[in-house]
Amino acid sequence: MKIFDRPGFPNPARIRIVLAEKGLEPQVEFVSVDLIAAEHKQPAFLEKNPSGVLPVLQLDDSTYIAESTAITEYLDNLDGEPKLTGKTPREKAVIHMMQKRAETELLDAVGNYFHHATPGLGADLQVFKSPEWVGRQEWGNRQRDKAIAGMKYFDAVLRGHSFVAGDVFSMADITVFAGLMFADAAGIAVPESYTALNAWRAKVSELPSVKNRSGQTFVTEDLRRLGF
Ligand SMILES: N[C@@H](CCC(=O)N[C@@H](CS)C(=O)NCC(=O)O)C(=O)O
Repeated sequence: MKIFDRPGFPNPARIRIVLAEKGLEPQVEFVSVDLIAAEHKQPAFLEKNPSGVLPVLQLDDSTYIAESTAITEYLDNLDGEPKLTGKTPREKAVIHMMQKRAETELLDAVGNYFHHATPGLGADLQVFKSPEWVGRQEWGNRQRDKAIAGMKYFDAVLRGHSFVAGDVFSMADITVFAGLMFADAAGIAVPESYTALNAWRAKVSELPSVKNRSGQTFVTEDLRRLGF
C-alpha cells in the first residue's frame, strides 16, 4: 500500500494515527505531496483524487481510496477485527454519526476559516480556492465561530462519556483530535473553560498511536515556507 500525504497536516495525521493503532505502518510506503506548491491540484494528483486533497491510499491493485473516513474503514477492517469504526450495527452508527459531526462542526469549519479568512497555505494555493467574493472573509470568520461552537458541543459530550462516541476510543475521537490540531495551527484557541474537552485531549495525546507517530503540529519546514 502507498499513502500520499504530508506529515504533520491534520487529515494525514488522522490516517497515521489509524495506522499506528492497527500496527500497519510497516506495510505502507508514504509519498509526500507538496501542498504549499499546490502539487495536489495538478493533473497527476487529480487522477488519483479528483477532489485534490490529501490523504489518498493506493492499494496494491492500484485502486485509489480518498476521504479519511473511507481509508480508516478500509484499514480498520483489513484484519477482520475493527476497533476504530465499530463492531455492532449500533456502534458503527454512533461512531459514524459522531465522526460526521466532528468533521462538519469542527475540522472542516477550522479548515474553511483557515483557507478563506487567513492566507492559508499561501499564494500558490489561493488560486484554487473559492473565487473572490464580497463577504468571503466574513464567512470564514463565521466558520471560526462555528468551530468554537463545535468545541463547546464536544466538551458537553465529553462531560458524560470517556470518548467522543462512548466509552471506547474511535474514529470520531481521531477526527476531533485532528480538528483541535488544525485549530492550533489556524490560531483558534480552545477555551480553557472547556475542561472536559481539554482533559480528553491531554489523555488522547498520551496514547502511543498519537504521541509517538502523528505529529501534532504543521511540520516546521512547511511552517517556515508559510512565513509563520
Ligand atoms: N474530506 C477530506 C479532507 C482532506 C483535506 O482537506 N486535506 C487537506 C490536508 S489536511 C488538504 O489536502 N488540503 C489542501 C487544500 O485544501 O488545498 C478527508 O477526509 O480526507
